[in-house]
Amino acid sequence: MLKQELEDGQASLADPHFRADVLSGLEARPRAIPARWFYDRRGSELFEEITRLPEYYPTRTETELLRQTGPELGALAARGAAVVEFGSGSSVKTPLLLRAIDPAAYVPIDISGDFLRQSAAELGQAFPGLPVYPVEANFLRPVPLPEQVTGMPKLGFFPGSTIGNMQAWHAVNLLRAMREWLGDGARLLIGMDRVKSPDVLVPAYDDAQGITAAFNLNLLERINRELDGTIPVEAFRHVALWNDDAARIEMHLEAVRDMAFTVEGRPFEMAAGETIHTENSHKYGRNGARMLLRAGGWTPIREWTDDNDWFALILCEA
Ligand code: AVI
Repeated sequence: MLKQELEDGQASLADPHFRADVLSGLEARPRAIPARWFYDRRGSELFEEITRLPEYYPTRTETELLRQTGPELGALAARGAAVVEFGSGSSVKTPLLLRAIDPAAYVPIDISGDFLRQSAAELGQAFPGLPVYPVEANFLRPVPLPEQVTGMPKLGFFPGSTIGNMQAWHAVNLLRAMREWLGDGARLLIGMDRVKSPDVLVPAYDDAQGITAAFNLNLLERINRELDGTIPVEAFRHVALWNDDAARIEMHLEAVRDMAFTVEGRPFEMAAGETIHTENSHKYGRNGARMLLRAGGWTPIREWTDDNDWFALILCEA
């Protein structure tokens, strides 16, 4: 069964992990569903829109940082390196990095085969001489790298502050796993979003056009579509708040009235004001970022930030 057919609603075979996470998340107190389920086809489109919003500074800022640091990065990267990107690659950021360091090979790793093949094909066209070896895998589990890059020095690339969507213990485990896959002598270029005023952070996750709200609410639409749900989506509102103790933006879906619904026939009730926690986006100060990276087995050797110190690109060595 093609994943796309499922996303188009032409088939009803739900991902068992999605089903398990939704049912246990709705039963839990507080209710919570992992953020990775945002990204069906519609969710991925909405995320692309988010990255272009005036309030959502991370993508813009990181892209500009990559543009500015390109020449210096080129000088710091090992000759003949293989770039291993965790995620299928962005059509703007990845070419900036590849142009800067002129690698011997490019290995994008992503769980979504469709996105992976599409971006690998686009990059292949833009960089005709560059061998591209896509790996369809969940990089949260051990990933065997293609044998063609064995022996090449590795530069891991983990942009977008995706690390911020993980709890610290999980982030450390992932960094350690990356260190193991990439091997001794490897380097890692990672994007991390900084702690800053909630006056900047909250609008970035609650924009005036309501795109982030639609992104959050699409999770409920997805549950209705794929898990035969009867959730009254219009009776929920998007909430984004800054949790200062945990140094993170949290996204929730709040019930605006009492309600009852079913998911795969299982009954649920929510009272007005109750919430489902859908995402954490952790932000790191300079020292916190360094501590996290060191705990994950990486030594920061160079750091670039924008003039506002809103976002950091950090180069580390194993
Ligand atoms: C993918 N991730 C880094 C985004 C973030 O900023 O945490 C996801 C996002 N959620 C709402 N807006 C963007």
